[in-house]
Amino acid sequence: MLYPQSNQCRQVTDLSGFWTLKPDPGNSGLKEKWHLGFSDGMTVGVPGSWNEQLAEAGLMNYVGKVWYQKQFYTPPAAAGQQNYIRFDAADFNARVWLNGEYLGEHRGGFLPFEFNVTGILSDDKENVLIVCNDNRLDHDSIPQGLSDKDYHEFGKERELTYPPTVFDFFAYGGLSRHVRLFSRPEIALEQIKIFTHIKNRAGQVELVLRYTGNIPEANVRITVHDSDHKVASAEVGLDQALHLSLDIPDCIFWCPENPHLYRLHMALYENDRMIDEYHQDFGVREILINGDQLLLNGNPVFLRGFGKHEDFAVLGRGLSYPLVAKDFQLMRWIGANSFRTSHYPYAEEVMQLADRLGFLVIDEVPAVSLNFKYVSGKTLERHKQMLTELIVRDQNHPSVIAWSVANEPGIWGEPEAIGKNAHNYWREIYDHTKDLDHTRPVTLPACAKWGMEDPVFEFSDFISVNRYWGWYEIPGELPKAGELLYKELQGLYNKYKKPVMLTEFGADTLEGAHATYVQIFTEEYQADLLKVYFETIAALPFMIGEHIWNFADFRTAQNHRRVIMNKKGIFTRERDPKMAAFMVRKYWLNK
Ligand code: BDP
Repeated sequence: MLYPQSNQCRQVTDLSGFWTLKPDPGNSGLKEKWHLGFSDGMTVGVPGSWNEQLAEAGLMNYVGKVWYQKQFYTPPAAAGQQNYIRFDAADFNARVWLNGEYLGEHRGGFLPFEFNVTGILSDDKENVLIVCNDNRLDHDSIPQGLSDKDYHEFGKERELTYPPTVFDFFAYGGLSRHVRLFSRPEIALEQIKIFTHIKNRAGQVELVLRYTGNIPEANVRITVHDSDHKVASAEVGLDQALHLSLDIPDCIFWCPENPHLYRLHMALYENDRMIDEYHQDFGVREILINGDQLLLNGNPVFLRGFGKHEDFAVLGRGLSYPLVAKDFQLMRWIGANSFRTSHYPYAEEVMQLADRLGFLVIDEVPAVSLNFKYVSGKTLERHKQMLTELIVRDQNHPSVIAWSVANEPGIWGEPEAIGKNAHNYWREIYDHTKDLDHTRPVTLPACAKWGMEDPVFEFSDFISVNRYWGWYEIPGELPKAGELLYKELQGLYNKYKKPVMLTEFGADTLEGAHATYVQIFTEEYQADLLKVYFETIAALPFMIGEHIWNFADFRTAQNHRRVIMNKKGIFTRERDPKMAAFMVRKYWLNK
């Protein structure tokens, strides 16, 4: 699935704006034919999560179905064009109708899906688009959920959070990203896969293109541009799946210090008439694990940055361009070179900016806090499906340097998390990821609940651990926290002989709280804890990265461990720096 693009052969119309929303707690929408359109409802902004926007209408903590409606006119598409509607994300499930016709369903949030609406979309009448959106999760979904039917099985877990979730972020619902109409020709480019290699210091681009349909006399003209000049080209006959490789002489390799992008332009011709075109920016770079090191273009790289969240006041998880730009500014200001899309795929626009600004991204699928007591064949299928959708979406971003296939499975301490089944589960997930992309390392941030024996370490190309010594365990005892961390990291390395990264560490911190003595929740304590972790990591040569938890404070489900937000941000939710931010900046900029 390609990111929508306007050019001579393709047109995009954005449906962002005010939509109408109607909650359906009684599940009566279908019976009452809301899919044909409705005249009552509330105004809601798209993109955006519904929760904070409609809090006063009782939707802040609502978990269930809502119906979205958008009415719009559209100009006629050019002759022979196919029309599509694309949702960049619907959290977490959606069923869609256009002008009364059912288009289909998508399960799982955070990832795009599209429907062909040719013949359904009208260019002379107002169109009525209806989405039945549902933010409920259950045992078989990714992430897992705690729905009513699970109540007895999850028992206490379900009683500890409101709305009930198994993870520590807010389960926002809604159309959090763009909804767009686009048109493309009938014979069209459908998928582009770009792998880049470095051979004898030259750039090599391996291209796999897939088309819809086939015309024997058609051909594809491929050119690679570096700003305004052509650096490589090819003209080949059309096959439905096209493999070819191009060399880029005097290649400039993509890296954080110089995130150089080339532009690949593909044009499909029938005789001398262009019938489709598309361009894709890409960077030439190679990422490799070699011994204890993570190598980017053959040079060791150390990852400094954050675990983040897509979270902001009123927007919820909704995409905001100014917020995305601001976050990258702050990451640059503080000296970060990387981040993890904890705990789900971020908006495609975030990934595009990471490419342009030279950030290294660990790209995560939303398999957070998997409880193996409830993992089934269905879970595995969903998990694989989401990995496929993520990799197809993000594989061409030079910024993506690793796939994170889950976060903290087995956090519930269930013995099933380390049994034979869990072992097989991770083998399948690992192999599936490698089948889809053999060029990037695979990792899996673990919470070390099972110490060194956690099966996930075997199926990680580099080991990722989330540790909270000095916070959840032995709060206040920072010297001891440093010693335990050192021992643990060294132990992991001794056993697995793989490079290690600390993907989470931090402390909840109330901005404005201070003390001259050791006191958790103060700004001093956060800065001191991060410093102890930095120093410990610096003393261990096999460490390849440190990601602070978290970049900014974020909303989470209500429970007694949180005062409204998870406060581990070194920036507040409004993006103001806490004291630790200045310490971190000084430390990272001097590296
Ligand atoms: C880790 C989780 C993360 C939480 C964090 C915390 O990976 O989602 O937000 O702990 O407790 O276990 O702050």
